[in-house]
Amino acid sequence: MIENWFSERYSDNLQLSFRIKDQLLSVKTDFQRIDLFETYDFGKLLTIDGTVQLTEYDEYIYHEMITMLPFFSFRIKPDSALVIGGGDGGTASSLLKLGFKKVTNVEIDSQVVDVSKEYFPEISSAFSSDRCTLIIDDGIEYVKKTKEKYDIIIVDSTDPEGPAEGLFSKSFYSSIHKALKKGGVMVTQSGSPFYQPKALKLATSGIRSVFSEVLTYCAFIPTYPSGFWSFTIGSDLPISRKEKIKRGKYFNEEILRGAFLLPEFVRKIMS
Ligand code: AG3
Repeated sequence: MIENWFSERYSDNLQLSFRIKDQLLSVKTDFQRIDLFETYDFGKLLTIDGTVQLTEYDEYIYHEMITMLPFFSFRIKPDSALVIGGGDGGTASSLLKLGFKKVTNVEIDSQVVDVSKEYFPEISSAFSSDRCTLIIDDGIEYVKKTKEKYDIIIVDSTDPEGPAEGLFSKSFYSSIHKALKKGGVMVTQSGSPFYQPKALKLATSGIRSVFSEVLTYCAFIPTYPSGFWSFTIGSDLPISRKEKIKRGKYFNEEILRGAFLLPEFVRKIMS
């Protein structure tokens, strides 16, 4: 019997492979290549330029950790949020669940949105809410020119190669700073500390040049390189946890306290 596999290459000598039942889609857009697979163990799998973006069975970890953790770590109000990237809608949907009144999602590639709406109706549900505004535009340009001020800005990008490179730059973080309300918070995914130290370095040094508080935290995401993933927060105020916390499927009070505990090798990358 023929077996079909999708592999994400981490290096010439290492890859993670999913046995697949079927390939549902493969499109080349103006920005990137999008592929969609039906896997055996993780449900549907969405990849961009050969890198895993989300699977049905573990997406909740990433989406809870990029939204709930910063939200409950600071006293920001659930008023207005901006998501840069995140065209699958998972981040926006999670913000709506937290009660945000207004979520603006700026995604550069409309085809990521279309694919998610068709194949991940639950994850992309934000896009059919009147509390969410979807804008197809370059996120860098958008934050540069927006006159709006946000309580939280979330950068839900691909790796810092190709279209997302500019989303790890100092000038982008400084535009974000200007688009935040006083005491507002930004967060970005900052890669696998083990396999992508460059992503973490870029994020932490760039954010440090603009914000007085830079906080990296980690989560276990089985389908991303090494399974050990990082996120980095920028703010001008120190952490001040909310008293009442909601639980997710991954996120809870223990995770809120423990996620900021970093192994020594991670601290070294950041310093
Ligand atoms: N965006 C971050 C995915 C980065 C994964 N990198 C990799 N597999 N090499 C996730 C999009 C979910 N909204």
